[in-house]
Formats: sequence, C-alpha cells, structure tokens
Amino acid sequence: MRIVVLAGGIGGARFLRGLMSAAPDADITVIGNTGDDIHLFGLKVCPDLDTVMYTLGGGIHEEQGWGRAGETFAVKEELAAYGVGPEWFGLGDRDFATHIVRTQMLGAGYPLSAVTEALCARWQPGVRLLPMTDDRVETHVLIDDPEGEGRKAVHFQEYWVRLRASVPAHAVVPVGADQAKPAPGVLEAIADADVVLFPPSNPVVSVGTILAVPGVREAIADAGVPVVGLSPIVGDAPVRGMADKVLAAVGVESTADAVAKHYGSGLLDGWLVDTVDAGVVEEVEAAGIRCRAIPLMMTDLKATAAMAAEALTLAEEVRG
Ligand code: FO1
Repeated sequence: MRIVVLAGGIGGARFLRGLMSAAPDADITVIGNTGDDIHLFGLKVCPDLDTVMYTLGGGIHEEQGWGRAGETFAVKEELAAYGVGPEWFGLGDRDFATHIVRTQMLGAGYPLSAVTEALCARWQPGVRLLPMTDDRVETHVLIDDPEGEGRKAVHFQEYWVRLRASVPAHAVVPVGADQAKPAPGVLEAIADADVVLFPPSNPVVSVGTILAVPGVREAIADAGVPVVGLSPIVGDAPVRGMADKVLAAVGVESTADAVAKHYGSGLLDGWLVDTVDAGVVEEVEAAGIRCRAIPLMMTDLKATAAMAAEALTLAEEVRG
C-alpha cells in the first residue's frame, strides 16, 4: 500500500512512528512542511524536516520532540560570548552539523529535496521524506507591535519560540508559498497514493502551509483516493503547541469539527476525533466527511499505532 502523509513537526513525526508500526509493509512518502524554516548564523534550519528525520531515524530528543538527543551547546555558548544572536533558538552542537551539511550542499547547487535525501541516507527514517517545495517559503505571523501602535510581522519561529505564542496572531502568512513549486516527486507521490493522511499536525502552519503550495491541494482533491485526517484539537484545545492561536488568526474555531470543515469535504473524506469530542461526529458527517470518535492521545507507540490503524480502516470504509 502506498501512503502519503502531509507532516509538520512533532505531532506528525510521532504519528508516523505509529503508522509504520500499524502498516509495516506500506510504502510511506512524507511531504514535509518547510514553512518553519529559518536562516540563522548563515545556515538553513529546517525544523519540521529534521524532526521527522531525527524521530524516525532514532536521533530525536524524545521529550522535546525536536533537536538531537544527548546535545551539548558549546557553539551556541561561544556565539553568545561574541554577542551573536539570537539566543532564543536552541541550536545544539550535533544539530549544527545537520545545518552545516545542508547549507553546504545548497550552496553547491543541490535543491532542498536532494539535500534531504542525502541527510536521510545517514538517518534511514524508513519513509521517503520530501520537502513540500525546493523553493524558499517562510511563515510569518502578524502581531501587535509592542513598540508602537501598529502591527508587525515576525518569523514563525520568533512567534513560537521567543514569544511562546503569548500574543494574538492577526494573520499567518507563508511568505513565498504562492510562487513555490511542489518539490520533485510530490505530485507523483500523491497521484500514485492509495491513501493520503493528514496527521495531528498544526492545520494552519503545518498541513495548511503544505496545502498552500500551488498544485498540492488540487492534486490531493483530484487523486480520487481516500483522504483521512486526525484532529489535532481534542476537547476544544490543541493537544500540544499553539494551534488555537493560529486557528484564530484564520478565523477557525479551536474545535475538532471546525478544523474538519476548515479542510473541507472537497479535500477530506474521513476525520478521526477523540472520544471526548464524540458529540461532533454527527456534525462532521453532515458536512460530508465520514467521522469516527476514537482515543487520539499519542501516549505511546501502541496507542499511536491504534490511531493509525483506525485511520487506514476509515480510509477503506470511505473507499467503499
Ligand atoms: N522549539 C522551542 O520551543 N525552543 C527552541 O529553542 C527550539 C529550537 C529548535 C532548534 C532546531 C529545530 O529543528 C527545532 C527547534 N525548536 C525549538 C522546535 C521548533 O520551533 C518546532 O519544532 C517547529 O518549528 C514547530 O513544529
């Protein structure tokens, strides 16, 4: 079975571990969000690609869900000693090596997709990891300017890491998305897929950003195969992260049914909500999206594998 998964960072990577356990013989292609990418110290950092690569490759810092296990921060401390910031983004020594290799290969003219393939040759994640595009896309967030009356745009990482998403987001803009082209292999993977899954990643800044690359949403909608998603919102709150802040920015309520409707029945065929949200199943089905309520907390591999199995079962029901 060929499965395509649109993945963001931590939630997407943890879901993939469960999917690989539930469908060990599946051929899984991950289309990774690159809107979180940030250029720091002359290096290109790709948080969501690295979180998938490290998580499935066995190098992730498990509790954080990002960065490497067993990290040290000598380079970060030396940079700070030179007064070179930003200090709020915690890049570890091992992680720096990934960004140095990536930036070196980009500088030699390799596209991000080739670079990602090369990095994955070391990590062997067990899936094909494709960036959504080889073009530069960086999500920015519009906030109130603390120094003045107006508003200003900050990089997503500054909003999420430095500001801890503590101020309202008035808009979320994937800068560059409208000129971006799907990376090589992306549209082909979607066309060849037997099922497409939206893991419990952030529906705005992760899955939403991938869908913002021209051609991707249409390819999925036209693929003619089941598209099944798992709600990142449980009991009107995100399980992790700040999805509620960015959902508000795009005028979507932080509820399991609002997110399904946000994706829309033109794209989504099936939607899994947590048992605490069983009350919305009827409403989601009325919107033309098949819906089931099951436990959605990825507490361990077994629980996550059960969620993934349920998503594949729902896909078969939808296929009819
Ligand atoms: N998240 C934090 O909350 N604090 C950090 O200092 C931080 C550093 C960092 C470095 C590399 C990397 O790949 C990810 C990092 N993240 C950090 C997580 C990152 O902000 C998120 O993983 C994604 O951008 C959102 O999914």
